[in-house]
Amino acid sequence: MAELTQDQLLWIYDRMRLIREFENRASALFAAGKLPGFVHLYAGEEAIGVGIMANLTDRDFITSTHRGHGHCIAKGVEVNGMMAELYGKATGSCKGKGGSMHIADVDKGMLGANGIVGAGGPLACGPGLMAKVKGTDQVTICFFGDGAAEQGTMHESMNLASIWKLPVVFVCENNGYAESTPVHYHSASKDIADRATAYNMPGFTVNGTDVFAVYEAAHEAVARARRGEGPTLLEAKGFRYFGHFEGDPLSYRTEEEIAKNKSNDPIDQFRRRVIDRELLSAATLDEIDARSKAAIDAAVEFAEASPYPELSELMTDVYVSYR
Ligand SMILES: Cc1ncc(C[n+]2csc(CCOP(=O)(O)OP(=O)(O)O)c2C)c(N)n1
Ligand SMILES: [Mg+2]
Repeated sequence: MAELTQDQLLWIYDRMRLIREFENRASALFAAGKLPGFVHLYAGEEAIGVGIMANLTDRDFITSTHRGHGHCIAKGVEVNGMMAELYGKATGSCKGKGGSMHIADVDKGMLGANGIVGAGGPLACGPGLMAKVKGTDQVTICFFGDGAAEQGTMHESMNLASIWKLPVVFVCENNGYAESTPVHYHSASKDIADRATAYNMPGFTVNGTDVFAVYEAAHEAVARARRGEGPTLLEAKGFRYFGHFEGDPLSYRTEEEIAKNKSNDPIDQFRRRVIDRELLSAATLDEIDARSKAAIDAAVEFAEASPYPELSELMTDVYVSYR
């Protein structure tokens, strides 16, 4: 914590708040019937994406998941374009053609959210290999869920990254469930990070609700990758506040479980710690709260005022089209 500058602390809080505000609003908009398609929300997991991204620059890369809004915001993708993308509007980050699950912004190093569980692993090895071949110090973060950890693609990617010493940090966001299946039911490992031994790379499990713990673990993993020493497997244990997708009746979780996890809220924890240590004032943090809310109000206004794509756009930006 002592290592973080005041600017970094402000950035961390700003990003976590903006993600929470975006997700709460997306939930309400979905319930109001305004958003087409599937929406998977990241609220509750903010400390993971933000704690990791606090170690990166715009030149570094990330691959994401179906639950990617938080990764996008932490990597600096603009919320106006993201909200318009959720609405399917022409001004969206991907011209309204990707929707919630496929937001990408290559200029920011955000190589794409992805609806195929476990697909981020092979995709992350690509920029990892590029950085190695070109001799740059760029790092790629591969976010994946506890459910994705059971996919063959993730095992193959971690093995490949290890034998080729690729500068990739594999970040398993263990939120306790793959859809409605609890992790103890689908995983043979006590901790998913234990598997790092088999890939001959370092592995750590951290509290994913504590942004400082995530930051510190990622700091070492990113530094190791930049030094050319190869990949690390980082597992961050957290909790998602909403259902697997919006509309999920959540019949598999008890009220007690939800309440217990919400008592470890990552944003509240951050506030308590920086206020107690007199690093930031409550007034400063409240100002950021207000600014985040205003930014999301503006993003919704922007999205609603934007047009849908023209029919002539139907076959552009696709790899294959039939004429
Ligand atoms: C290859 C593949 N198999 C199954 C699915 C259906 N599916 C979507 S999300 C999901 C669960 C993913 O769980 P996890 O990786 O833990 O991510 P979380 O939703 O918890 O963030 C599944 C099985 C899919 N999208 N892709
Ligand atoms: Mg999960």
